[in-house]
Amino acid sequence: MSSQNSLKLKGKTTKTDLVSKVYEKLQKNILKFKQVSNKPLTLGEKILIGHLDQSTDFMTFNGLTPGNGYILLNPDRVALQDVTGQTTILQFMQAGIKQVLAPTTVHCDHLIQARVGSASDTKAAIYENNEVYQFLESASRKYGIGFWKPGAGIIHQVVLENYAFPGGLMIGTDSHTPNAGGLGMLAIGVGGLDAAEVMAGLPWEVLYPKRIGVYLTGKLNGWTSSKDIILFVASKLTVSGGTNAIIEYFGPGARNVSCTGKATITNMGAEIGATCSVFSYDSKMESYLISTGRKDLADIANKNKELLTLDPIIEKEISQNRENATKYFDQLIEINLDDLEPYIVGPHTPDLARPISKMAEDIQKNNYLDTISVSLIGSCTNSSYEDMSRAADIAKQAIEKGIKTRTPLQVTPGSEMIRETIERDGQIQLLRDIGANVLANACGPCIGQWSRPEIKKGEPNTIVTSYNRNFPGRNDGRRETMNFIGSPELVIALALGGRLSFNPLKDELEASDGTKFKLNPPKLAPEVPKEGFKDTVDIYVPPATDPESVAVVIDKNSQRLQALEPFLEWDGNDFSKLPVLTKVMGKCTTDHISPAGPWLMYRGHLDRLSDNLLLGAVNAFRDGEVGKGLNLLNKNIETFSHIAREYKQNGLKWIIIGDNNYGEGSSREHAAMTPRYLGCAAVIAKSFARIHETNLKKQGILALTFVESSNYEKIREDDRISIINLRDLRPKGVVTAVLYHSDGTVEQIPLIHSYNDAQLKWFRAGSALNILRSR
Ligand code: MIC
Ligand code: SF4
Repeated sequence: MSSQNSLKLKGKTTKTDLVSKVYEKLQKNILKFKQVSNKPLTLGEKILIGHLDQSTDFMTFNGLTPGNGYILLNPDRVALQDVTGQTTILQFMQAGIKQVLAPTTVHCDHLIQARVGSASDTKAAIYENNEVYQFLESASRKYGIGFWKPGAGIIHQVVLENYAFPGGLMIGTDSHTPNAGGLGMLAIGVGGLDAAEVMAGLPWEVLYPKRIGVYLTGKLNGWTSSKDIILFVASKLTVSGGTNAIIEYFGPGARNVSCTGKATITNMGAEIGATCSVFSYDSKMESYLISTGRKDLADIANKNKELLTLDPIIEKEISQNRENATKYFDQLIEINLDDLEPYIVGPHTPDLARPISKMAEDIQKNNYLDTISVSLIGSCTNSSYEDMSRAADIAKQAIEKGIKTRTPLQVTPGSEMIRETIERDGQIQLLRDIGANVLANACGPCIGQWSRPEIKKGEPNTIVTSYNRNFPGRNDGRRETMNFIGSPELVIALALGGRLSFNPLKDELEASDGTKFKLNPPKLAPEVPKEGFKDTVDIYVPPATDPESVAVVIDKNSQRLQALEPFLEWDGNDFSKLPVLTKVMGKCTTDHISPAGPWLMYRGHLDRLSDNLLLGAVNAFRDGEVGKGLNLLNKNIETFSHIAREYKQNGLKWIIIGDNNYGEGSSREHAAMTPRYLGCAAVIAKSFARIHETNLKKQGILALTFVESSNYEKIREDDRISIINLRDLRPKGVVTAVLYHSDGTVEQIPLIHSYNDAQLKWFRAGSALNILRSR
């Protein structure tokens, strides 16, 4: 049986009739919209308009300005992974609904720890996380959710291979959900409760996004790859530059990038805070659909091309005159791929970029450690057939010269399908021959699930990866590890050179016979395998045919899972003289607020997980001390979770003060749930990352922003803060905070918020879940 047929037979894919229906609605809505406003549309606009909830009035929609006003949408799919999925399902269960009302899948990828290698690590994970996997599997079978077992692959890769389709709208409880934008889908990362609501049949709400256009001309060549496009864009937009925007890639250059290369780019839109990123449907997507066994979807996409691409007039006008971009986009970036250099970003933030030619200089200037301790390729971002083939091409050159890597090399395939295929076609063997170790098809070292006993505590070291994120502590839980990111082929070259300053474009390596040689740029690689992808077995469990008989069990004494207790509703009073738990200084990602790694174990157990509260946060009051602050009750310096628990026991609510882009990075709603659970009343920040701001609102924490960023400076460690006139909270209103300083002086500062009417109800009810429960 050809792999294409057998994939289809198993039914683990998006059904053709679902896709046809989506296209009908797109067609209908776009027509309606064009009757109101006959302007050309970007693809992002088309997909949004095509998924508007029926309650939408098209006249008012036309009046919306990007970045201002909320819209309600009906997503076609929901994707969950095993750590955010736990609370999502626990919350969904509170809605009292028998079966999910939107197609949903769960993917077991985050809980597998990288220790030795694929087989034994997956086996150990199944043993150690048995209780959680059983919970997810039984709940999936009961509620009509497709369950992908541990070892099947990483959520975004599996979704791309099986479920994503051009023109669709998907939400996923993971910030890299936009990976599916590589296949022309609007795919957006959300918190678990957003997902639970859609699974329960409610529409999904989002701030009508701004539009950033990236106009691509030319063709990738030599060492440059799709990774370098996004690293370059990240350097231009920075980690918050995409906030509340859809980034749309178009132009002749876009049509030259493979489908999986596009996915790498849209995946990493998360690193610049974008709501999502998307490419128009083209022949690269068509061939990917066909080679992953979905020719039927390619056929209907071909028939509906005008719905799945931006209106050609937009590209035409912009190609003639860049000024025309202002008619369609809030911002335009232009990249000529002919001239793009390979990039490296890092350490500690994905927007710290420089072309490879400047790396050596930067190492000197900043005293980075030049010696690389470990090199890693793969992950949800970069483990396509094309990526692995280009990486293998560099490996082959090394083998021919009789050399191996100078650093350990770890490979994480994105899915079992890709692993089996590159095993069959030889890429993995070439990588093994230069020294690679193959890890499980899972997140592993990308999310701190990486055991590195060889590194001493506190020992600074440099790693290079082809992953997407590099916040301090991210990969191995050690803040001293400096993580640099580049394309897989570049990481292989660096592994051969052993030094971060090695520039394969000009530096030489030494062959086993002592002669010097330069690596050739990787050969153009096939985007999909000639023989099709290998079929996989025994990695998927369909929903039960007799769901009533399936029981979902949570052991009362479990250390891993805990049923959720409702948060108390707002008592109607102002927040009066609350202590400040901490004022965070600088970057504070969700990895700082609720770290992953060893803590992933407790994602289903709110009480235990809360012990990690703000463990990575830098305390502005204490000379940058990390994870600790002053307990105002006993004047001791203690961990934030300890202090928060004590305040809670004493009936005291408290406040967090945040810096810029507070809560950037992941979608984990735990970064809002743990503070809420321990008594946080409000977070006041200079600005927020989109998903985290929504998560705070949903969990009933007041998310407020300084009108004047400089007022951040006014907050002192032993202040008590009141937030007043809460009964008068209105959409777009101003809120006043009163600062009571310990020297007896009092100051008032204005704050703003972005709540709409429905969101204010979440605050008053104590959480959005309380509203879902009462429906
Ligand atoms: C990540 O890449 O940070 C994660 C782990 O995939 C998170 C989700 C999580 O915290 O569970 C994400 O990106 O949303
Ligand atoms: Fe997993 Fe890393 Fe991808 Fe997140 S970014 S889904 S942790 S591989």
